[in-house]
Amino acid sequence: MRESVNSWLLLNLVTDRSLSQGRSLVEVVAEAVAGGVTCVQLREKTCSTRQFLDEALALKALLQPLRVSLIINDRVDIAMAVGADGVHLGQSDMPISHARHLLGPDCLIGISAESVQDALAAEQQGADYIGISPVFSTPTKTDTAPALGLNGIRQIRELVRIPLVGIGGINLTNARQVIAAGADGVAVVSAIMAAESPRQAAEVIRRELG
Ligand code: TZP
Ligand code: MG
Repeated sequence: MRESVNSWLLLNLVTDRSLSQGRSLVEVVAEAVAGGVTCVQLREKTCSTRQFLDEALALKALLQPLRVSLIINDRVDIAMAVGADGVHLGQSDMPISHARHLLGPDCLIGISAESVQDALAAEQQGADYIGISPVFSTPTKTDTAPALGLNGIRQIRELVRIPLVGIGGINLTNARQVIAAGADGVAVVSAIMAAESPRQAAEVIRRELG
C-alpha cells in the first residue's frame, strides 16, 4: 500500500453527507468509485461515534474488495477500529507522533497544511502525505486559512518530497492545473458529492487528471 501511495492519492473523494441529497453515503461513494475515484476519506463532523463507526465499516466493506483506499478524517480510534488504510489529521487534531504511536508504521497519516511551514513540519514529523488546504476558497468550508493558490502548491512542491494533495474549490475546470502545479492528487467534496451523477462527475475529473 505504502509503495503505491502516489497513485491512489490521485482522486480523493472527501465525504460530506449533507451534500448527498437524500442518497445514502454508500450509494454516492459506490457511484463515485465506479467513475474513477482512487481513495475515499470519510469525513464526519456532526454524527455520533457509533454512527461514524458504522459508516466507516460500511465503506470498508464496499471499498476493500475494489482495492480503493479508505482514510478516516480526524479520528485515530475509528481508523484503528476498522483497519482503515489511513487517517487524515488537521493542525488541531492529534499530533503525528501520538497518532503514529497508536497506529503503527503501516497506516498512512495525512496532514492538512495551511502554510509552507505546516508542510515542512509535517514532512519532518513523518507524515506520509500532505493535504494543501485550501488551494482555492470554497463555500464547502469557510473557516479555512487564506487560499494558498497554485503558487502555494509550487512553493511547497519545491521544498517537500512527500506526496501532495490539493483540496478546496477543486473541480473539473481547475483539477488539471492543480496537478500541473506539482500536486500528486486532488481531493474533492462538492464537485462529486453534490453532483447529480457522482459517477459522471468523477469520470470527467479523473479524465482531466490524465
Ligand atoms: N478542507 C479544506 S477545504 C475543504 C476541506 C475539507 C472543503 C473542500 O470542499 P470542496 O467542495 O471540494 O471545495
Ligand atoms: Mg481534523
